[in-house]
Amino acid sequence: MAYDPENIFAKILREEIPCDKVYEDGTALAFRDINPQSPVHVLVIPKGPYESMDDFSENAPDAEIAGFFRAVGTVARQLGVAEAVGGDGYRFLANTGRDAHQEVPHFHVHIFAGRDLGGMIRRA
Ligand code: DGP
Repeated sequence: MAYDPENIFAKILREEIPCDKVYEDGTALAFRDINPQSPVHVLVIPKGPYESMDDFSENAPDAEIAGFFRAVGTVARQLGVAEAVGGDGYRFLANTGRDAHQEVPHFHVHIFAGRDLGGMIRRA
């Protein structure tokens, strides 16, 4: 499937629609989720056009992959949720494809924090 440049996160990257930005560097942008599932719920996206974790891990250059995952850690520390900076920890995940209910076809990592996040996965 080809990357859809009209997806909502592509529009956020082009600043066609606003976001509540928490971090930006040359590789990644992080902003608060519009429908938060925890007191802290931030999305981190690469600036490049990758539709999923699958696409990103296969096709992004190594420097972009390294830069992106460093950005995820940086965001968690900047938010104060990483234990390294005195926080209580966080969960990050990337829904990938249909069974994972990926809604937006631009690769993104969710960072959840600010409460006990419970077990790893809920039974259907
Ligand atoms: P996923 O199921 O992993 O594709 O989750 C997509 C997330 O994106 C979902 O938690 C809601 C969020 N989202 C959708 N549209 C917008 C938007 O326009 N702005 C922001 N900040 N978040 C959005």
